[in-house]
Amino acid sequence: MNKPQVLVARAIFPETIARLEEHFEVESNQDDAAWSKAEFIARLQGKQGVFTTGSERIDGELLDACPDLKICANMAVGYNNFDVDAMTAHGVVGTNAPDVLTETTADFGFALLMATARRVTESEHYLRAGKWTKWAYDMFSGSDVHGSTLGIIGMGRIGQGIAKRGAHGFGMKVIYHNRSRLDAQLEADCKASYASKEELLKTADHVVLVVPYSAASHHTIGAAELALMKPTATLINIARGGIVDDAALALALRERRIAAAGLDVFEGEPKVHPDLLTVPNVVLTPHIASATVPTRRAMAGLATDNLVGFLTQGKALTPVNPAVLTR
Ligand code: 8YV
Repeated sequence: MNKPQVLVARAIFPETIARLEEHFEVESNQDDAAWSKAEFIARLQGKQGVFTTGSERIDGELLDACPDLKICANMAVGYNNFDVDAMTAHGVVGTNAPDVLTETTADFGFALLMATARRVTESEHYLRAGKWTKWAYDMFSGSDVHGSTLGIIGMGRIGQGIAKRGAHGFGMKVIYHNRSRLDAQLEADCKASYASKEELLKTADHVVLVVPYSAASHHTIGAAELALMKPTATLINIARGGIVDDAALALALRERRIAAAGLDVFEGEPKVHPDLLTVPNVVLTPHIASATVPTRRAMAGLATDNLVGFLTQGKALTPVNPAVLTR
Protein backbone atom coordinates (compact mmCIF):
# COMPACT_ATOMS: atom_id res chain seq x y z
CA MET A 1 0.00 0.00 0.00
CA ASN A 2 1.25 3.48 -0.85
CA LYS A 3 2.29 5.63 2.06
CA PRO A 4 0.37 8.87 2.57
CA GLN A 5 2.15 11.95 1.25
CA VAL A 6 3.16 14.81 3.52
CA LEU A 7 4.66 18.23 2.80
CA VAL A 8 6.91 19.94 5.36
CA ALA A 9 6.62 23.65 4.64
CA ARG A 10 9.74 24.92 6.41
CA ALA A 11 13.18 23.66 7.40
CA ILE A 12 13.02 21.51 10.50
CA PHE A 13 15.14 19.11 12.59
CA PRO A 14 16.54 16.28 10.44
CA GLU A 15 15.23 13.83 13.07
CA THR A 16 11.71 15.16 12.41
CA ILE A 17 12.06 14.47 8.68
CA ALA A 18 13.46 11.00 9.47
CA ARG A 19 10.53 10.19 11.73
CA LEU A 20 8.00 11.41 9.18
CA GLU A 21 9.72 9.29 6.52
CA GLU A 22 9.04 6.16 8.60
CA HIS A 23 5.34 6.68 7.88
CA PHE A 24 5.02 8.92 4.84
CA GLU A 25 6.39 9.94 1.50
CA VAL A 26 7.83 13.27 2.51
CA GLU A 27 8.56 16.38 0.47
CA SER A 28 10.41 18.89 2.63
CA ASN A 29 11.82 22.38 2.43
CA GLN A 30 15.14 21.92 4.19
CA ASP A 31 16.56 24.85 2.19
CA ASP A 32 13.88 26.97 3.88
CA ALA A 33 13.00 28.56 0.53
CA ALA A 34 10.29 31.23 0.59
CA TRP A 35 7.40 29.68 -1.35
CA SER A 36 4.75 31.86 -2.94
CA LYS A 37 1.18 30.83 -2.23
CA ALA A 38 0.97 29.40 -5.79
CA GLU A 39 4.10 27.32 -5.21
CA PHE A 40 2.85 26.13 -1.82
CA ILE A 41 -0.44 25.06 -3.45
CA ALA A 42 1.42 23.31 -6.30
CA ARG A 43 3.58 21.39 -3.82
CA LEU A 44 0.50 20.40 -1.81
CA GLN A 45 -1.03 18.54 -4.76
CA GLY A 46 -1.49 14.88 -3.81
CA LYS A 47 -0.49 15.55 -0.18
CA GLN A 48 -2.76 14.37 2.62
CA GLY A 49 -0.86 16.19 5.34
CA VAL A 50 1.17 19.34 5.80
CA PHE A 51 3.57 20.28 8.59
CA THR A 52 3.32 24.03 9.08
CA THR A 53 4.78 26.66 11.37
CA GLY A 54 2.83 29.74 12.40
CA SER A 55 3.83 31.44 9.12
CA GLU A 56 1.91 29.48 6.49
CA ARG A 57 -1.61 30.71 5.83
CA ILE A 58 -4.18 27.95 5.36
CA ASP A 59 -7.37 29.48 3.97
CA GLY A 60 -10.38 28.61 1.83
CA GLU A 61 -8.63 29.46 -1.44
CA LEU A 62 -5.76 27.08 -0.63
CA LEU A 63 -8.12 24.35 0.58
CA ASP A 64 -10.27 24.63 -2.58
CA ALA A 65 -7.10 24.07 -4.61
CA CYS A 66 -5.82 21.13 -2.48
CA PRO A 67 -8.63 18.55 -2.38
CA ASP A 68 -6.38 15.74 -1.07
CA LEU A 69 -5.36 17.63 2.06
CA LYS A 70 -6.75 16.14 5.29
CA ILE A 71 -4.58 17.57 8.09
CA CYS A 72 -2.50 20.69 8.77
CA ALA A 73 -0.22 20.22 11.78
CA ASN A 74 1.10 23.50 13.18
CA MET A 75 4.35 23.54 15.12
CA ALA A 76 2.98 26.41 17.23
CA VAL A 77 0.42 26.80 19.97
CA GLY A 78 -1.06 29.82 18.17
CA TYR A 79 -2.96 28.98 15.01
CA ASN A 80 -4.15 32.29 13.66
CA ASN A 81 -2.53 31.25 10.37
CA PHE A 82 -5.44 28.77 10.06
CA ASP A 83 -8.86 29.81 8.83
CA VAL A 84 -10.45 27.25 11.14
CA ASP A 85 -13.97 27.70 9.76
CA ALA A 86 -12.76 27.07 6.21
CA MET A 87 -10.79 24.03 7.37
CA THR A 88 -13.81 22.63 9.17
CA ALA A 89 -16.02 23.28 6.12
CA HIS A 90 -13.50 21.38 3.96
CA GLY A 91 -13.26 18.53 6.52
CA VAL A 92 -9.58 19.31 7.16
CA VAL A 93 -8.23 18.81 10.68
CA GLY A 94 -5.98 21.49 12.15
CA THR A 95 -3.68 20.72 15.06
CA ASN A 96 -1.54 23.00 17.20
CA ALA A 97 1.27 22.40 19.72
CA PRO A 98 0.05 23.41 23.18
CA ASP A 99 1.57 22.60 26.60
CA VAL A 100 5.05 21.60 25.40
CA LEU A 101 6.13 25.26 25.19
CA THR A 102 4.29 26.70 28.18
CA GLU A 103 7.13 26.95 30.70
CA THR A 104 9.77 27.93 28.14
CA THR A 105 7.57 30.72 26.81
CA ALA A 106 6.71 31.90 30.33
CA ASP A 107 10.46 31.99 31.10
CA PHE A 108 10.98 34.19 28.07
CA GLY A 109 8.10 36.49 29.02
CA PHE A 110 9.89 37.04 32.27
CA ALA A 111 13.27 37.47 30.57
CA LEU A 112 11.79 40.18 28.36
CA LEU A 113 10.11 41.82 31.34
CA MET A 114 13.35 41.89 33.29
CA ALA A 115 15.38 43.13 30.31
CA THR A 116 12.84 45.87 29.64
CA ALA A 117 12.32 47.04 33.21
CA ARG A 118 16.07 47.06 33.92
CA ARG A 119 17.11 48.44 30.52
CA VAL A 120 19.47 45.56 29.82
CA THR A 121 19.80 45.84 26.05
CA GLU A 122 19.81 49.64 26.00
CA SER A 123 22.69 49.72 28.46
CA GLU A 124 24.56 46.99 26.59
CA HIS A 125 24.35 48.97 23.35
CA TYR A 126 25.75 51.98 25.23
CA LEU A 127 28.65 49.94 26.55
CA ARG A 128 29.42 48.30 23.19
CA ALA A 129 29.39 51.72 21.53
CA GLY A 130 32.26 52.75 23.83
CA LYS A 131 30.15 55.39 25.58
CA TRP A 132 30.79 54.12 29.12
CA THR A 133 33.51 56.37 30.46
CA LYS A 134 32.37 56.78 34.06
CA TRP A 135 29.75 55.55 36.50
CA ALA A 136 26.82 57.85 37.30
CA TYR A 137 24.19 57.63 40.03
CA ASP A 138 21.30 57.68 37.57
CA MET A 139 22.81 55.62 34.81
CA PHE A 140 20.19 53.36 33.22
CA SER A 141 17.94 53.46 36.26
CA GLY A 142 14.95 51.35 35.48
CA SER A 143 11.91 50.17 37.39
CA ASP A 144 11.71 47.46 40.00
CA VAL A 145 10.22 44.11 39.16
CA HIS A 146 10.12 42.58 42.64
CA GLY A 147 7.20 43.78 44.72
CA SER A 148 5.56 45.61 41.81
CA THR A 149 2.15 45.00 40.26
CA LEU A 150 2.11 42.61 37.31
CA GLY A 151 -0.88 42.85 34.97
CA ILE A 152 -1.41 39.90 32.64
CA ILE A 153 -3.84 40.12 29.73
CA GLY A 154 -4.69 36.60 28.55
CA MET A 155 -4.59 34.11 31.39
CA GLY A 156 -4.18 30.80 29.57
CA ARG A 157 -1.43 28.33 30.34
CA ILE A 158 1.43 30.72 29.50
CA GLY A 159 -0.18 33.63 31.34
CA GLN A 160 -0.55 31.42 34.40
CA GLY A 161 3.13 30.43 34.14
CA ILE A 162 4.12 34.09 34.14
CA ALA A 163 1.79 34.83 37.05
CA LYS A 164 3.38 32.06 39.14
CA ARG A 165 6.88 33.31 38.38
CA GLY A 166 5.88 36.84 39.35
CA ALA A 167 3.93 35.99 42.49
CA HIS A 168 6.07 33.19 43.91
CA GLY A 169 9.50 34.23 42.64
CA PHE A 170 9.39 38.02 42.75
CA GLY A 171 6.73 38.78 45.33
CA MET A 172 4.66 40.65 42.76
CA LYS A 173 1.02 41.51 43.17
CA VAL A 174 -0.62 39.80 40.18
CA ILE A 175 -3.77 41.00 38.49
CA TYR A 176 -5.13 39.55 35.26
CA HIS A 177 -7.74 40.12 32.63
CA ASN A 178 -9.14 37.29 30.54
CA ARG A 179 -12.26 36.52 28.50
CA SER A 180 -13.42 34.35 31.39
CA ARG A 181 -12.40 34.38 35.01
CA LEU A 182 -10.24 31.50 36.28
CA ASP A 183 -11.74 29.20 38.88
CA ALA A 184 -10.88 29.96 42.51
CA GLN A 185 -8.27 27.19 42.78
CA LEU A 186 -6.34 28.40 39.73
CA GLU A 187 -6.50 31.99 40.98
CA ALA A 188 -5.10 30.83 44.31
CA ASP A 189 -2.32 28.79 42.62
CA CYS A 190 -1.30 31.85 40.62
CA LYS A 191 -1.95 34.26 43.52
CA ALA A 192 -3.77 36.34 40.93
CA SER A 193 -6.89 38.45 41.13
CA TYR A 194 -9.24 39.38 38.31
CA ALA A 195 -9.43 42.96 37.07
CA SER A 196 -11.19 44.76 34.25
CA LYS A 197 -8.90 45.66 31.35
CA GLU A 198 -9.16 49.34 32.25
CA GLU A 199 -8.34 48.78 35.93
CA LEU A 200 -5.41 46.55 34.99
CA LEU A 201 -3.96 49.11 32.57
CA LYS A 202 -4.32 51.89 35.11
CA THR A 203 -2.73 50.04 38.02
CA ALA A 204 -0.13 47.62 36.65
CA ASP A 205 3.57 48.51 36.73
CA HIS A 206 4.25 45.85 34.12
CA VAL A 207 1.67 44.71 31.58
CA VAL A 208 2.27 41.38 29.82
CA LEU A 209 0.21 40.35 26.79
CA VAL A 210 -0.37 36.64 26.25
CA VAL A 211 -3.73 36.71 24.50
CA PRO A 212 -4.31 34.65 21.31
CA TYR A 213 -4.71 36.66 18.12
CA SER A 214 -8.16 36.90 16.52
CA ALA A 215 -10.23 39.65 14.90
CA ALA A 216 -11.62 40.34 18.38
CA SER A 217 -8.17 40.76 19.96
CA HIS A 218 -6.75 42.92 17.13
CA HIS A 219 -5.20 46.04 18.69
CA THR A 220 -6.07 45.01 22.24
CA ILE A 221 -3.55 47.74 23.02
CA GLY A 222 -3.86 50.91 20.95
CA ALA A 223 -3.52 54.62 21.64
CA ALA A 224 -6.51 54.69 24.04
CA GLU A 225 -5.18 51.80 26.13
CA LEU A 226 -1.64 53.18 26.18
CA ALA A 227 -3.07 56.44 27.48
CA LEU A 228 -4.47 54.59 30.50
CA MET A 229 -1.09 53.16 31.50
CA LYS A 230 1.22 54.73 34.05
CA PRO A 231 4.08 56.81 32.62
CA THR A 232 6.42 54.52 34.56
CA ALA A 233 4.88 51.31 33.22
CA THR A 234 6.34 48.74 30.85
CA LEU A 235 4.47 46.73 28.20
CA ILE A 236 5.54 43.24 27.12
CA ASN A 237 4.11 41.51 24.03
CA ILE A 238 4.89 37.81 23.62
CA ALA A 239 1.46 37.07 22.13
CA ARG A 240 1.18 37.93 18.43
CA GLY A 241 1.78 40.83 16.14
CA GLY A 242 -1.45 42.78 15.76
CA ILE A 243 -2.38 42.51 19.44
CA VAL A 244 -0.59 45.86 19.81
CA ASP A 245 -0.91 48.84 17.47
CA ASP A 246 2.84 49.12 16.87
CA ALA A 247 2.68 52.66 15.43
CA ALA A 248 0.76 53.93 18.47
CA LEU A 249 3.21 52.15 20.77
CA ALA A 250 6.27 53.63 19.06
CA LEU A 251 4.77 57.11 19.51
CA ALA A 252 3.94 56.50 23.18
CA LEU A 253 7.50 55.27 23.75
CA ARG A 254 9.03 58.23 21.94
CA GLU A 255 6.92 60.67 23.95
CA ARG A 256 7.71 58.71 27.15
CA ARG A 257 4.01 58.25 27.86
CA ILE A 258 5.01 54.79 29.04
CA ALA A 259 8.52 53.96 30.23
CA ALA A 260 9.46 51.04 28.02
CA ALA A 261 8.30 48.03 26.04
CA GLY A 262 9.60 44.55 25.30
CA LEU A 263 8.39 43.01 22.06
CA ASP A 264 8.91 39.51 20.67
CA VAL A 265 6.15 39.77 18.04
CA PHE A 266 5.27 42.46 15.51
CA GLU A 267 2.58 43.52 13.08
CA GLY A 268 3.68 42.22 9.67
CA GLU A 269 6.75 40.42 11.05
CA PRO A 270 9.50 39.78 10.11
CA LYS A 271 9.15 43.45 9.17
CA VAL A 272 9.30 45.74 12.20
CA HIS A 273 7.68 49.17 12.31
CA PRO A 274 10.57 51.56 11.50
CA ASP A 275 9.72 53.85 14.41
CA LEU A 276 10.24 50.97 16.85
CA LEU A 277 13.78 50.58 15.52
CA THR A 278 14.68 54.15 16.41
CA VAL A 279 13.23 54.52 19.91
CA PRO A 280 15.73 53.54 22.60
CA ASN A 281 13.31 52.38 25.28
CA VAL A 282 12.21 49.15 23.64
CA VAL A 283 13.70 45.67 23.73
CA LEU A 284 13.16 43.85 20.42
CA THR A 285 13.54 40.11 19.82
CA PRO A 286 12.69 38.10 16.67
CA HIS A 287 9.78 35.88 17.84
CA ILE A 288 11.93 33.55 19.96
CA ALA A 289 9.82 33.05 23.09
CA SER A 290 9.62 29.28 22.57
CA ALA A 291 13.16 28.97 21.26
CA THR A 292 15.05 26.47 23.37
CA VAL A 293 16.34 23.32 21.73
CA PRO A 294 14.32 20.89 23.89
CA THR A 295 11.12 22.89 23.46
CA ARG A 296 11.47 23.31 19.70
CA ARG A 297 12.14 19.55 19.51
CA ALA A 298 9.02 18.88 21.57
CA MET A 299 6.92 21.19 19.37
CA ALA A 300 8.15 19.46 16.22
CA GLY A 301 7.55 16.10 17.92
CA LEU A 302 3.95 16.97 18.75
CA ALA A 303 3.22 18.19 15.21
CA THR A 304 4.71 14.91 13.94
CA ASP A 305 2.65 12.85 16.40
CA ASN A 306 -0.47 14.60 15.13
CA LEU A 307 0.35 13.78 11.50
CA VAL A 308 1.25 10.18 12.27
CA GLY A 309 -1.71 9.66 14.59
CA PHE A 310 -4.23 11.11 12.20
CA LEU A 311 -2.99 9.76 8.88
CA THR A 312 -2.31 6.24 10.21
CA GLN A 313 -5.09 5.83 12.80
CA GLY A 314 -7.53 8.71 12.36
CA LYS A 315 -6.54 10.16 15.75
CA ALA A 316 -5.10 13.62 16.32
CA LEU A 317 -3.71 14.51 19.76
CA THR A 318 -4.33 18.25 19.78
CA PRO A 319 -6.98 19.17 17.21
CA VAL A 320 -8.22 22.75 17.09
CA ASN A 321 -11.41 21.70 15.27
CA PRO A 322 -12.13 18.29 16.87
CA ALA A 323 -15.62 18.10 15.33
CA VAL A 324 -13.96 17.13 12.02
CA LEU A 325 -12.65 13.94 13.67
CA THR A 326 -16.08 12.63 14.60
CA ARG A 327 -17.73 13.08 11.21
C1 8YV B 1 6.44 29.57 17.28
C2 8YV B 1 4.58 30.71 18.61
O1 8YV B 1 7.81 29.52 17.37
O2 8YV B 1 3.76 28.64 19.34
C3 8YV B 1 3.49 29.77 18.95
O3 8YV B 1 2.32 30.16 18.82
O4 8YV B 1 4.37 31.84 18.42
C4 8YV B 1 6.00 30.26 18.54
O5 8YV B 1 6.26 29.42 19.62
C5 8YV B 1 6.09 30.21 15.97
O6 8YV B 1 4.73 30.42 15.80
C6 8YV B 1 6.60 29.37 14.83
O7 8YV B 1 5.84 28.21 14.63
